[in-house]
Amino acid sequence: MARRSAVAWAAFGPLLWGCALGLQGGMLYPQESRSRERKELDGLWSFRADFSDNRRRGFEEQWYRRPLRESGPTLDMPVPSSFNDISQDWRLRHFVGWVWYEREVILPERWTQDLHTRVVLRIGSAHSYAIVWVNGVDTLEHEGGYLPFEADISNLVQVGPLPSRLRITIAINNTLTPTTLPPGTIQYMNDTSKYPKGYFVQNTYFDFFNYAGLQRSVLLYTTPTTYIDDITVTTGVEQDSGLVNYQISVKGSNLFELEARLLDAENKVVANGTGTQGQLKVPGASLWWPYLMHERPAYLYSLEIRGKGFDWPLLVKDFNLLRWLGANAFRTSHYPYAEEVLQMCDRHGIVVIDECPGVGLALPQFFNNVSLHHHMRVMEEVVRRDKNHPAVVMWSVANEPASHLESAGYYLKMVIAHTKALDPSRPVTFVSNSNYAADKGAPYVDVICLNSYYSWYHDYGHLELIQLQLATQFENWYKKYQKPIIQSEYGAETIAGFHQDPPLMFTEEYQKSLLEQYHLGLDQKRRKYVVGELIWNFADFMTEQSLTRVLGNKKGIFTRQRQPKSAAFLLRERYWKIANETRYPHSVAKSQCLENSPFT
Ligand code: BDP
Repeated sequence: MARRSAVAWAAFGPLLWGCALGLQGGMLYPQESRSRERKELDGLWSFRADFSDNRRRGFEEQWYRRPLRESGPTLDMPVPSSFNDISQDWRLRHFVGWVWYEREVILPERWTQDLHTRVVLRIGSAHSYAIVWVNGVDTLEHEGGYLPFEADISNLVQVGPLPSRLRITIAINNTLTPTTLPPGTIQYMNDTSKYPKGYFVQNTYFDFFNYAGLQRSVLLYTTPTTYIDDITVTTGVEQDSGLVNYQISVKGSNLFELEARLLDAENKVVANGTGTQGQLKVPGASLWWPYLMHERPAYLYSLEIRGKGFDWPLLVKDFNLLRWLGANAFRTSHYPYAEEVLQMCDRHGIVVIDECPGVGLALPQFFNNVSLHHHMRVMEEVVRRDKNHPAVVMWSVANEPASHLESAGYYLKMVIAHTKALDPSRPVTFVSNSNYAADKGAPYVDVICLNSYYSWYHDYGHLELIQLQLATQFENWYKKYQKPIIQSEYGAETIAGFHQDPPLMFTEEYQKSLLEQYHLGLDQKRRKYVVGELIWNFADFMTEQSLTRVLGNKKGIFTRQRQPKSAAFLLRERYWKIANETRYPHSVAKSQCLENSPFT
């Protein structure tokens, strides 16, 4: 919607439907204001992995009861970060089970003495199951990484004279089972001639390393005891006016007066209203529109970026690279990214396909009722957190599920219907790599997203086949469903610095040539029903070890250190060309081209 209203959201925090279905309460992004303070707990925490055979020593000895250092040695662990890559101990890198984090905090006196203040502990994400104790009291549990959860801890901190020291203990279990999202299996190796007793491995069915821990910020914030718990915004346009419909949920008291003010980028009030719901009208609104995209056609061209963990330098670097490329979109493959990433997208006009952690749904046993229920709950949490970001244009409920299975068809139908009920305003999709004739989930999506790796995972080296196979793919799907299609993945493994001409697999020349062939095929359909192309991948990334991965997945057009491979320059030229064409479809007059385009 309007850029102006996007700014007003900053004043409200992220906004949210009443979520009548399922979840109670909101999950507003904590913002400082006249009545709210926030205290970040980023920095060094005490840490211990529970290496005991059953991984349960921490519970048996009640490590949460006393400072962690009193029950054994601890490590320094930065938060936010994944614990896997921090130490030199290979056992920690591959650890599966419970790890323990602890941090002591001193609270300001006004937080502990003023009974009109609510103190909330918020955890940005903990992968994958977390239990939280405050001063040894069991306070909060949450299932699922990648999404925030919080608890009102006022009654634990406002207990008599100055209990200003707070001990927060968080136990996190990264084990993936058939009912977690993503799912996984634990396999015990019982052949004692090959494996020690009790030996097990964690199997996963996705292509990224299962990094875990407190990967996003943990913070404390305050609100008054009568407070805004939730805000829901839907937007519209009437001639040149922007319409902002709001619904506000207040908790703590029925006695309040509420005034809503919509601020523009300069913090000027552009509209106001009273009461818990209403419509704000902004005459002459400048509408939120993706950076580098013309209204018709709205074409997404981009790649996948990173967002499991969170750190500002990498985030800003990645956005600089997106801008350098002229990209206008990405999918949050394969889990919801940190909230700060979406805020950057709102500000920079980058369109987001917001994907939940429904990845690796590869086995029939993963399509069961418990998983379905949890998957729906995860979608509630995703929609609750992200629905008011203008950048989010679509929900993706899964990546490459085994959608040829009957059970997957029912499962996807239910998750998609639930997501649509949670947010009727946005299209819903899942990303398929099934055959068009076999896919049982496609009937329920609004947009068809397809991953294909022609001349990579088959027909090795035969780049000349790509255009034919791509055309067949598009025509088959379009004939069957008559729905818009996005090529949501395509690409080739490429080791930076490997060169060969004529191109051979794994070289920079091969990646470039493969992309060129895809682009010729995409251009055939681009002005018809293909509405987006998202190359796999933005940057190289870490995976589990396997024979097909050399220190991770190397399909990035940037290395993991964010340096360009040759294909980055090819994409840059293409994206800016499309940007200029789609912004100025009827004219190529130089003066009208994007001012900052390097290719005008
Ligand atoms: C697709 C997956 C993605 C992988 C990619 C690949 O969606 O997560 O990394 O293939 O193989 O199937 O590179």
